[in-house]
Amino acid sequence: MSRLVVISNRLPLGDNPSGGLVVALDDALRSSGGLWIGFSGETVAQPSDTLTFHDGAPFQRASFDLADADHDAYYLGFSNSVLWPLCHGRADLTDIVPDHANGYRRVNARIARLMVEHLRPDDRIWVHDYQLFPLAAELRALGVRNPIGHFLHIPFPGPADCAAMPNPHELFEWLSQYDLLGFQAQRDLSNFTESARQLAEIEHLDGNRIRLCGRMLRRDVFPIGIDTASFIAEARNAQEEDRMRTLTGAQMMIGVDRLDYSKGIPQRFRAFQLLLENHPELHERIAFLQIAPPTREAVEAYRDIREETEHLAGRINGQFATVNWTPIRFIHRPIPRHVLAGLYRQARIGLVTPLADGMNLVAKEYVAAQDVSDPGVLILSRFAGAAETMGEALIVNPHDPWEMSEAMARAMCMTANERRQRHSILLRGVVEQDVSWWSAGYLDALAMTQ
Ligand code: GDG
Repeated sequence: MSRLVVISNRLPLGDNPSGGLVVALDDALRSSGGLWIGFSGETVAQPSDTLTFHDGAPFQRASFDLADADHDAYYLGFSNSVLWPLCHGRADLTDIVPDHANGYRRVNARIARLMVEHLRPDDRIWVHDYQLFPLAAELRALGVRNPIGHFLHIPFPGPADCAAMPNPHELFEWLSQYDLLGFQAQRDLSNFTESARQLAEIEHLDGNRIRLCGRMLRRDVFPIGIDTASFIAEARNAQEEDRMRTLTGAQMMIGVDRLDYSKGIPQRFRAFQLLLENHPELHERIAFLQIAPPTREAVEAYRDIREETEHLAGRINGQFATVNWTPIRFIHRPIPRHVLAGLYRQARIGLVTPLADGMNLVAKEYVAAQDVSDPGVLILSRFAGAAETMGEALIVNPHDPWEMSEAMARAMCMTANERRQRHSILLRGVVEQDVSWWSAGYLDALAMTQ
C-alpha cells in the first residue's frame, strides 16, 4: 500500500488535549501508517528551511516553525479572522487586511517547498482544513502529480459569505487543484456547489465527479466520527462519577466547547436563565457545568466572547444561587480527557448548541459516554453537522432561547424508557460511523480518483 502523507495546520506534539482535529486525526493515522506534517506551535525569528522530524509516535512526524509575522498573517489573520468567521456565517467579525492574505499564500507556498523533497512518487496526500486551501495549487506548481485530497472540518460558506472573501474566485481555483474534496455534511456540499456556480465555473459530470475551473475532481460528504470504542471504555472507567454526585446534589447539564463565538455559549446561558425564570421547580435540581478552554485569545472577537460569557454566568448565579446551589459553573481551562468522559457519563443532559459547526464531536462523545441502562439526553443544535445524522437528539434552534429552555425542561422529565430508546439509536450511529469508518471511507474515495 502506498504511503499516506497527512498535513494539518497543527502537528500534535506531546499532550494537546483540546481540538477535534487532533483527536480525530491521531486515530486515523495510527491505523493507516505514514507521515504527518504540521506546524510545531513555535514562532521564531528565523524559521529553518527544513522540516524537523520527531520520534515517539507510531508514525513519522515532521514539523515546521513559523516567523512571528507569518503566524500573525496566516494563522491569526487570514485563517482565523477571515476564513473562520466567513465559514461560520459571521462576515461581521471578519478583519480583512491585504497583508494577511499575502501571508496566507506565502506560508502555504513555503509549506509546499518544505514538503516536496520528502514526497515519494506514489504517496497519497491528505490535506486538512481551511488553513491550507492553497496547498495543492502550490504543490502542483512545484511539479507534484500525486493524488491530493482535502477535507474541510468546518462548514463550507454559502454564496453570500464566499462573496465576502477578498478574492472569492481564488478559493475555487485553489480547490480545483485537489483530486478529492471532502465535506462534513450535505449542507456543506450544497453550499460548495451553489457558491462555485455563482462565483466560479463548475460543471457536474457524473456521480461525484465535477469539473471545477476547468479541472476534473471528485467531491463527497464524509461525516467525521470519534474513536468510539476507546471513549466508551474511558467513560466506563471514569472514577469521577460519585465525586460529582456528592459535589452537586442535582442533575447535571454539561457543555464542552472551546470558547469560540461559533459555539453559541452566551445563547445557551440565556436559555438556561429563561429555564430558571419559568421553572422554579427546577431550582436546586439542575446544575449547569460549562467547560470552555481558551482558544485564539490573540484575536479580538475571542476576548469579547470571554467577557460576555463570564458576565452572563456571574449575573445568572447572582440572580438564582442559594447557599446550597450554584446554577452555573464555568471552567475556563482544559480538563483531562478521562475526567471529561466521566463527567459526560454523569450528566443528565448534554448541551451542544453551536450557531454553526462542521460536525461537533462533543455530541458524539456525550452519546458514547452514557450508561446504556440510564442514559442522558442530548440537546443538539440544528446547525451542527452532527444534526444530519443524530435526529434522535432533541434538535433545537440555538437562536431561540424559548425552544432551548423548553428542551432542557423536557430532558429533565423525560422517562427512562424514552431516554433509552433515543440513546440506543444514537449510539448505534456513533459506533458504526466512528473515526476509522470515516478515514477508511475518505481514503477509499481518494484511491478512486486515480
Ligand atoms: C473542528 C470543527 C469538527 C474540548 N474541551 C476539552 C476537550 N475538548 C475536546 C472535545 C472534542 C474536541 O475538543 C472539540 O471538537 P469539536 O468537534 O466539538 O470542535 P472543534 O474544536 O471546533 O473542531 C468541528 C471537528 O473539527 C472535527 O472535524 O467536529 O465542527 O469546528 O473532542 O472533547 N478535551 C479535553 N479537555 C477539554 O477541556 N481533554
